[in-house]
Amino acid sequence: MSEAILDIPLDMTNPVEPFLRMDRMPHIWCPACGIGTTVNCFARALESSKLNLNKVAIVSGIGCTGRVAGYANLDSFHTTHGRAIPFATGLKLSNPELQVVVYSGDGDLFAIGGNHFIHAARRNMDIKVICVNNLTYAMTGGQTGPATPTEVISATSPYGVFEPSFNLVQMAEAAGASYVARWTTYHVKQLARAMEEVLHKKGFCFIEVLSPCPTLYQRRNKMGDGLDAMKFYKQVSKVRNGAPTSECALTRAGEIVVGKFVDRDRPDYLELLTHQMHETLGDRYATPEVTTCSEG
Ligand SMILES: Cc1ncc(C[n+]2csc(CCOP(=O)(O)OP(=O)(O)O)c2C)c(N)n1
Ligand code: SF4
Ligand SMILES: [Mg+2]
Repeated sequence: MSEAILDIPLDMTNPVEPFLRMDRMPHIWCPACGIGTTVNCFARALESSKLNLNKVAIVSGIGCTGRVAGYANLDSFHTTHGRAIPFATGLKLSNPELQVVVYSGDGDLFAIGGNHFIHAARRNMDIKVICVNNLTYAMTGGQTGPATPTEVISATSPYGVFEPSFNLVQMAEAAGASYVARWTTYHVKQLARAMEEVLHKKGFCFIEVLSPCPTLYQRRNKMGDGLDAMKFYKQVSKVRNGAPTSECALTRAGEIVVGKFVDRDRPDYLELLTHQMHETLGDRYATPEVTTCSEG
């Protein structure tokens, strides 16, 4: 053993620990699941953002990814299936000072929650949506979901998916999102940077993170383990910042276009609402009272 290793102090803690509820460990995720990697990136983004963490809230829906809110050392809300975005919308409107992050899975956000997603993007609601896309409904057994590519074998498509899937980044752009990016759990630096960027960006922001589910997706599709997933991402990903989102559809084994695709500014919902109310009611309009979270 080298002396350098022996020099590491025994009481050294992992730098992401302050961002996690360590009393809730061990977490429920399987070995080599990608969700933990995204959480690590998020913790690093929170740290580098220098935001007051008493003013950051995280909202999840249901699913393996939905567990993230429970582990984050923030004001956390684990809401019902598909309802993270409307919950986050209410939170933001009642306390505009909060930075509200929605952290959920592809099934939660785009099947039962799909309607909420497109309307929050249309309104340019000032919330940040991070979607961990493992291309399946993992928690319930690996069924076909709206983001599962054709030809994939799933619990409900034993002969291969034949229905077309959503291109999530294209949908986000078309619905009006201010910021749209896609990375994989192989691109940890870019992902942490994108997360930090959206924490400082106004409007509806969307980050899709392709993340392996070795237990239910990889295994059924003979795609190996977590390490094989990283090799696959490395091999097939192509960074194309600014690429038209219409060219970013995913297939079972084809190219994965990653990068920042959209970064634009337009008034958000609260700005438009406040403007109209001031125009119409003048001094009679009382802006929402800001409730400050207690310290600690
Ligand atoms: C109203 C309702 N319908 C269905 C379910 C069952 N359910 C729980 S998690 C889940 C799938 C979640 O998939 P995804 O959002 O992709 O998360 P993952 O587990 O893949 O991270 C489903 C269908 C539920 N809890 N509530
Ligand atoms: S079932 Fe899949 S997504 Fe869920 S914790 Fe296990 S590996 Fe992760
Ligand atoms: Mg999923």
